[in-house]
Amino acid sequence: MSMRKKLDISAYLVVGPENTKGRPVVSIIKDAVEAGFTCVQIRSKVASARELIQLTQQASEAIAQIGKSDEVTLLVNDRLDVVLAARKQGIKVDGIHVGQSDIPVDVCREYLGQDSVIGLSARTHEMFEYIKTADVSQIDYFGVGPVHETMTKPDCGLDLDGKVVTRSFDEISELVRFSKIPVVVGGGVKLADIPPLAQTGAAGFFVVSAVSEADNPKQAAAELVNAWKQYAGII
Ligand code: 3NM
Repeated sequence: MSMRKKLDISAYLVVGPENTKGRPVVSIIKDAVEAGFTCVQIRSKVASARELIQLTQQASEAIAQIGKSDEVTLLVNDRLDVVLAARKQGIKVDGIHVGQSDIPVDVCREYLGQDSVIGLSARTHEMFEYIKTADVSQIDYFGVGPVHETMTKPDCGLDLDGKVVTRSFDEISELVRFSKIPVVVGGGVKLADIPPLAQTGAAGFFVVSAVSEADNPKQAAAELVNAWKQYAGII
């Protein structure tokens, strides 16, 4: 694990231009951070490297303007090149979130250094085994899911036989017990899922659409944060 001072993944926004109903990504990020979200991951499968660097810069500046650079963790999904290029330009970005098929975490660690945050999504078909046995020395947290099928990422939870596998709250509790590092849970998460999810022992929840596609993203974000605060720790 990294030597970074503190990582709060309790309320974790994943966001990119394909999921904001046409609104600027940075305005969704501002709303979420002002409402108390503690982690932001920029994730886009359509944006170019230049666009991703620009989004990272806008996000970083917005978080700084709100005065939360020391509390809120800013990550980029999958794109080590984008994180490195952003840092080269003086943009404060805390690290990367990758999947098991992306760039290996030890390579990310080598390039990003000990103080960076590196998150990893565990693959569906080997999630339990992997979380139990993985070398977590280079990983700060696991992402697991989905809780429900989701239009945001229709292929998430796809097992080797092509079926979508969702995780019950009992399974999530088990994964959390197996894991040596914090676990953040998402995929189809809505406000009603927060109370049972908070009681699994997970370190946090992640959402895309529950905030970035809401009519009022700031209000939706505040409701999620408040629900988590109310129920987390009651196991
Ligand atoms: N990863 P929404 S589900 C980015 O299960 C992502 O690994 C998932 O979007 C996983 O909150 C997902 O709109 C998208 O359902 C979640």
